[in-house]
Amino acid sequence: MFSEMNLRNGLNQNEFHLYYQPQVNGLLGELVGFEALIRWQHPERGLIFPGDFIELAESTGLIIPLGEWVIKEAFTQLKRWELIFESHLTISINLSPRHFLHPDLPSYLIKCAQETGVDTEKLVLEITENVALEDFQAVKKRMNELNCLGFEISIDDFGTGYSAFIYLQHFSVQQIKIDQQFISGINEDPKSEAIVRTIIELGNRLGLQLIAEGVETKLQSERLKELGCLDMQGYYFGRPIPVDEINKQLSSVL
Ligand code: G
Ligand code: G
Ligand code: MN
Ligand code: NA
Repeated sequence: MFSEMNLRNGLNQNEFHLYYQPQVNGLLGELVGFEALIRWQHPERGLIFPGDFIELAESTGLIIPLGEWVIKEAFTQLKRWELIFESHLTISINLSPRHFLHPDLPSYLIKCAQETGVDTEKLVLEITENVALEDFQAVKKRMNELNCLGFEISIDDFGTGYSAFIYLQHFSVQQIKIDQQFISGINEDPKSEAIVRTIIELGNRLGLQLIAEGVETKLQSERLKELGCLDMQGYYFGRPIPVDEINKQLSSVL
């Protein structure tokens, strides 16, 4: 669908944008932060979703400059929100396994933090369980390195990939995101409910932050609260939208 050159041009022409989806604390109804989700505003083909270009970016290595653009943009946005709203919001970004293990990642992150003057604690790094397919020692070392620099690590799509538990046993992570596939059936399907309940208990016992993804209804959010998962993200609270629209909403709530 797209070629390496298309992607390279898109990067050079600044055609990528971050959309932001709110993350809220369901108990207080309070905004805690956003997940940044990349979009490609193609001049001829319109709005392109990551499903149509992330794989190509990974296979060509362009995921590194693209991921660096995401990091820089997220830090810049955190700085803007700090200046405008004096906010304590966080931004979570998605990192591909390849970028997560790239030698330049820690120094690039630190460079952006220093240039913007934003605390490293404000940027949450989401990776999937599939990172565990890579070199175990390298992953462990990288997680410790990033933690030492103040970054929090979040396991995205928790429960759907490889080696869910080995992560938690050996690696230093701070947050798990309960995958939306388990959330969607939480009120009707006893198996989904049992899985979510168990993930929450596991997270609590290990002292991890929990966040539920793909929360689409009030009923789901209420069930999650009863089960003890207070942080949530999903269409019920808001879709991923461009930063201008986020700013309009922030002006009215902050
Ligand atoms: O909302 P959405 O369709 O954007 O996200 C689809 C998938 O693309 C998700 O699995 C998400 O993790 C991934 N994704 C979104 N933004 C980024 C990004 O900036 N970098 C990487 N590597 N993946 C992303
Ligand atoms: O990074 P991750 O794989 O978690 O990507 C989240 C994906 O889920 C993105 O494509 C995002 O647009 C999508 N998403 C976010 N909230 C909801 C929701 O409430 N329902 C559904 N179906 N998808 C959602
Ligand atoms: Mn994610
Ligand atoms: Na996810």
